[in-house]
Parts: sequence; C-alpha cells; structure tokens
Amino acid sequence: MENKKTNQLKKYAINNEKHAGLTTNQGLKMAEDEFSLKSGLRGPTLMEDFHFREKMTHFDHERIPERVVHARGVGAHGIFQLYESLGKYTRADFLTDPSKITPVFVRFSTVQGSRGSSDTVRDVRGFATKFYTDEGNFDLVGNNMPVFFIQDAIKFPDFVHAVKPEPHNEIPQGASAHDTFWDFIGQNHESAHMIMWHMSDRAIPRSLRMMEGFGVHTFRLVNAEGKAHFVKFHWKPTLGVHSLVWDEAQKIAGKNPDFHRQDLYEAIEKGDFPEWELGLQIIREEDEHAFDFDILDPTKIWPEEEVPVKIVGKMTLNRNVDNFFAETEQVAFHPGHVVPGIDFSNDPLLQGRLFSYTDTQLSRLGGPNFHQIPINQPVCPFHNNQRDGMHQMTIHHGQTSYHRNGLNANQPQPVPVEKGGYEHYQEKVEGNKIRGRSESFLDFYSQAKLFYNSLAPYEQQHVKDAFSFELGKCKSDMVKYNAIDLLNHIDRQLAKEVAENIGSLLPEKNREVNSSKKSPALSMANTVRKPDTKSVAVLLNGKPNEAQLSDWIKTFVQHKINYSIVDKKVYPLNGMLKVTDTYDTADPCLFDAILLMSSGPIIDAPVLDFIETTYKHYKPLGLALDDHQALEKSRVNTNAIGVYDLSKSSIQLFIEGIAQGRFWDRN
Ligand code: HDD
Repeated sequence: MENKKTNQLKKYAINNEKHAGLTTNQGLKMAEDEFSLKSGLRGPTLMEDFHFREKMTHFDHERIPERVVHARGVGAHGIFQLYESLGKYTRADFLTDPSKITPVFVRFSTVQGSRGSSDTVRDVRGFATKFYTDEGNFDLVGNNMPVFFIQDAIKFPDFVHAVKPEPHNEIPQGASAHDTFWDFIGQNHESAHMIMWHMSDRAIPRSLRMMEGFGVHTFRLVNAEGKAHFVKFHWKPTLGVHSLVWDEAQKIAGKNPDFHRQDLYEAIEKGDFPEWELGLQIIREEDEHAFDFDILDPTKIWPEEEVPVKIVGKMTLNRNVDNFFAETEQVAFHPGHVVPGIDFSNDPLLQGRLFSYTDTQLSRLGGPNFHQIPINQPVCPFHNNQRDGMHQMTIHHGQTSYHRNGLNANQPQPVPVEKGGYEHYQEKVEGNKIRGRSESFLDFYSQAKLFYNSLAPYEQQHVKDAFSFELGKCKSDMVKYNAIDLLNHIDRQLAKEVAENIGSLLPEKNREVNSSKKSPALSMANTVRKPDTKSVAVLLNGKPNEAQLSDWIKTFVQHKINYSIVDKKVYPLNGMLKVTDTYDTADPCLFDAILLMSSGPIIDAPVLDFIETTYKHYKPLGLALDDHQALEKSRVNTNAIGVYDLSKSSIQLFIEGIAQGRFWDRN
C-alpha cells in the first residue's frame, strides 16, 4: 500500500540483493569478510586492518538510548481520510477536505518496561499518530486511556521515577506492582481517576487493534474566521475494545512476549487492516466553565453522554515497516507538532509536554537534525535558516542563512496567514506569576467514582482483583495503607475488600465521594463484537473427520477467523489442511476460542489442559466428541454457557460465541 510518505521513504531504501558485492562504507570492494588481518595465521591482529576496524566500530555503536518512557513499541504505516469537512471548526487542510488521503505512521507502546519487555503487562498503552499533512506534520501523541496520572508536567519526572524499576535493584520490569509506584499513588491523590483505569481491563488489551486512543488533553480547533472551539480527540477501533484476562496476560508474557506486535504485524501482512474512526468532542469557548470539572484538567474526561463524540473520519493501518530501527525506533513524536487550525489549551500537563519531546530526541537521536531522518520528514517542503549541527543531511546552497536578509530577497520568507502561515490563537491571558494549582482541579475523586460506577459487575471484580494483586506485591505496610486510604475516598466497599485481601487496615471513617452517576460509554461491556480476526485453535485428539474439519475451516475463513490446527506433531492432513502447531508450541492463552475434535474415550492430558484453561478464561469452546462422556471427569461443565456441542448445535452458533468473546457468567 503506497502513499505520499511511503513513496518518499523509497528514496532511502537499499536492497542488498541488487548490489554487486560487499564493500566497505567507503565503497571499496572487499575480497574477504571472515578473517581479520593477522601477522601469521596464528599471530596477532594488525592495526592496519581497516575493514575489521570499520566493521567493529559500526557494530559497537549500533544501539541508541531507548525512550525514557514508552521504550517498547511497534509501528505501522497507514492513511487517514475524513468523512465530511470540519471547516466549521478548523482550517486544518486535512480536516476540511474529505477527498484528501493523509499518510499516517502510528507507534503503539507500553510505558514502563524497557525495549525488550513483554507486550501483555499491565500498563497504559501509548497510541501516537503522525499525520503527514500537506501543511506539515501533525502528531497526536495519545494513550489508550483518556486521563493521566498527574495534572502538572513538573511532576512527570517524579511519576516516572516512581513507576519505573526501582533504582537500587532495577526491579520490576514491565510492572507497576511495586512499592515506589504505589507510594507515589498514595501520596498524590490527583492520580485517583487514572489509577482506576490502570487497574481496569483497559490496561491489558487483547490486541493493539482493539484499543481506543485518546489525545487526553484539551486542544483548540480554530477555523478560517479565527473562531476557536475546545476539542478532545478520540480513536474508536472498528473491531471494538477488548481485553485479556489477567491470568492470560501474565502467561502470554512468558509464552509469547511479542504477542501484540506479532498480532499487529500478521494482521497487516494478511490484509486484515486495523481501522479506527476519529472522534471529536467539541465544546464552545463560551461553555468553558459550564461543567462540573475543569476542561483544562488532564485527569478529567468529558463524559460522552454530556459531550457526544462526533465521528469524523477513518484511519486504516495498511503497511508494515520495512525496517524496525529506521522507522519505528527513529520516529520522533511531539504534541507540539501542529498545523494551522489546531492549537493548544492551557492544560498545564500539555504545556510541559511541549518542551519535553524535542528535548528528549536530542539525546535519543543524537542532535538537532532528527527531523531529517526519513520517517520524521514532512511530505511538504520545509525551509528555514537553521543550519549545521550533528548529522546534517542537507546541502544548503547560497550565502545567507539569516532572517531579514537583503542578499537573497529575505528568502525563505514568513508566509502570511491567508497563504497558510501558522498563527497562534490570540487568547487573552492575565495573571500573577505563581506556582500553584487552580482550585477547579481539586476534585480528585468524583470521576474516579464515575468510572467505577460505570463498569459491569465483572469489570468491577477485575478492578478489585487488580488492586489486590498490585498492592499484594508491595512490601511496605505504610504504602499499602495509603493506597487503601485513597480507595476509601472513591468507594468504601472497594477499599474494604482490597484491604481484607492484602491484610491492610481500613481507615475508620468512610470518606467515599457521594455520587451514583454513570457513563455507559466507559464500560467495555457495551462495545462492538465481531468474529473478524479472532483466532481459533482446532485441537485434534485422535484421527479427525477431515471432511467435517474442512467444512468448518471454510466457515472460519469466511468469517475472517484465523485458525491453527494442533496435534502432538506437525504433519499434513488430506487436501490443503495441515497440522501447524503442537501442544508444545501452542498455548490456550494465545487463542480466542478452541474447537476440540476428539475420536476416543480418553482425552490426552495436554489437550485437557487446553480445554480447561480456555474454559477458565471464559472463552468459547466447540466440542466435536465421538464419546460424549470424554470430558465428564474434567473441570469443564459441558452444559455451561459458551460451550457448544457441535454434534447438536451449528457451527454458526460457535461463531457467534467467538464474536461474543467471553462468557463471564460461567461458573
Ligand atoms: Fe509522553 C513519549 C504519551 C505525558 C514526556 N509520551 C510518549 C509516547 C507517548 C506519550 C505515546 C511515545 C511516543 C513514541 O511512540 O515515540 N505522554 C503521553 C501522554 C501523556 C504524556 C498521552 C499525558 C497526557 N510525556 C508526558 C509528560 C511528559 C512526557 C507530562 C513530560 C513533561 N513522553 C515524554 C518524553 C517521551 C514521551 C520523555 C519519551 C520518548 C519520547 O518522548 O519521544 O518526552
């Protein structure tokens, strides 16, 4: 899938196959690449071995610093297209012309772990999108949760120091279940809302393709007349929002640490392109103070029932990177990369981010010219008087490199607003210089409670379990108690149950915020459900009825369901089918559903383990058993919801079960 950006990248592509031979970086053809130059076959290596020195020096410097947060990530190319013009709100060209196809690059990430950590850990997921518009790059650097842990960017280093592995022993990796993180949370009640999201199923997505994305901050859209609206950006996945269960997430972290990146890569390779709709929540400037929360506070959502999400366009990821390092690792996002018609708000978290992102690239990418790295270049021309610096790739011609010059007719000249020049929104601001926080930011608990109230009972149970797990891993009683104290401000019953589970005291006084408000949009129970791109393992226990198996596989393919056939060994079946996985290489946690085809009275132990684990994770089970008693002694209740006897019910019902995903009422 090609677009303006991928075509631009082609200029830089090198395909070794097309080259005649091996050379040094100076273009010298080399006759030998296996032996260093020695004084005698058993003698020492010589200093003059330039080939060895060049090869080794380059290798010695192959690594660059990983991102200080969001180090582990995966990226893909795609396109964005608008449904209808948003000219009423903004003059951004890519948001006003529905015929325009804007190339995008998206990088998904976890926050806490380092580059080699596992994908399925409990964490926030980064969701950063670079739109290569004709007016310059616009970066929407968001997360899969709509709020953040802190309200002011000056606390970011503290927060990150607390959540990252502890400094004395660098433990734990890819986890927030440790004392310094929970110490921070207990001491900083502004995290109350975010911690509820972090302990919810949102923190263990089933797939990156099945997560929402949020710009988090309030931005401004400004139209051609200079009129501004406040806006929040949303990404809504067309496959719905789905999660793993915690036991699965932990096991997958070991069985397949690349679970999410592989899922994304394979879906794109297969042509099952992931899609998100862009949604906007818009508030008129006049209504800035019309809500019971401050719209500048990044720990608050705008409940969708109060401020509806207007769906305005679609993003499709349709191409994997050609080189992980060149593209995914070197891509540099920045919330300050905006285009005419998009501007900032005074959210103090956003304001601080506007400094941090360029600054961090300087050490990560080694100098001020990282915008020239192919993945970071805009697709429109860029000219100014900035010069030189490490890794300068451009040969600027001419004598002048300063603004107001007479020698080159003052080129490059500032562009007037009417011709597309960026103009900052002229917001009136007045105030005394002060370090402090607005009182309107101080209600930490109401929306934490709103979130909890809005969850289905099974989702609330998962939140309790997550708190119990995480705090159960903490060693300090003080840390545990402070976290319970925080919960006691949100929901007394939640605080009580978690305190019991972790053996902590409960504060005597109930300080629960008094609110029974709900926002149904916050619960994942209300999401879209489709069978598309889910995966089924077909387990063979004895010789299968191959005609029947072929029929079922055809139905899976029609529904875009991925399948693997699993047996004790890999071998071809008749026709096109093949056993591709064994009970050793596959694992029940890696699939959305299981279909068991069993021809004898005995179900082998590894097969039984698959079935019982899948049952325990509430996932659909299709059973084609010659002997109907075969599972009688197992932990599977064959009459339970989401278990399909395929000798009686049609495969279609099983497919509906796969779309449903989980059967939480199963006992
Ligand atoms: Fe950040 C990376 C998202 C607050 C400072 N951030 C980073 C990435 C994402 C976010 C998705 C990874 C980008 C990529 O894939 O390369 N960050 C957020 C969101 C925030 C947020 C949604 C709150 C709403 N971040 C935040 C604050 C600061 C930073 C308050 C500092 C003031 N973030 C950074 C950073 C990173 C970064 C240190 C590390 C690597 C990078 O920027 O390029 O500058």
